[in-house]
Amino acid sequence: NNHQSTILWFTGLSGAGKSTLAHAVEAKLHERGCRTFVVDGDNVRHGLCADLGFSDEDREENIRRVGEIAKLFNEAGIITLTAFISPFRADREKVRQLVPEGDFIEVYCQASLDVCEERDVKGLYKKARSGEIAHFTGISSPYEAPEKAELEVDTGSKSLEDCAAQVIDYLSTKGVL
Ligand code: GGZ
Repeated sequence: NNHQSTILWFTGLSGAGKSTLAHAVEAKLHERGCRTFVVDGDNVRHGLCADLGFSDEDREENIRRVGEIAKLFNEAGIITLTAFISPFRADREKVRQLVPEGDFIEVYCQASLDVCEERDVKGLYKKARSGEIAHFTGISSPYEAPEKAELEVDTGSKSLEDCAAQVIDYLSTKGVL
């Protein structure tokens, strides 16, 4: 292995660019020969977590399961990138406690609600505003921003390339790469 195992935990609002950034970082890691895996809603909410919705309790359970998956991949020596809103600080902290100190890197994808709602890539904010979707993060459900994230990435205004480079630089500095 030419790298340490670690978990990059991307958190932020819907539309902040978590998944996009996770995949961009993964592509850069592949260029360096790293073994990676991206866990996001696309590969768990249809399967492992298909029984869960968006109530506070279901989100908590969603994050708990994703945390356990990330822990397993971490033990397998893989760089795991998770992309979930993960709105609750306490749930993110529980995942942090699951793995060895330093192996949990919280990456706060910072994009204001205004920016995310303006983008509205999937039209979900519009539906949340009209009441068609209940418990929508930022509108009718809370988002607790990280207070001590290892990384804060300005996905609201910086380019994808700049954001991905910032994450890679951090991994180099910390000796993961
Ligand atoms: C937030 C919702 C909701 C509600 C559906 N609230 O932009 P997206 O579409 O692709 O990302 C959102 C995704 C959030 O799922 P997570 O598993 O990341 O959430 S959590 O970490 O809170 O468990 C959005 C879509 O699912 N979506 N309904 N009510 N996002």
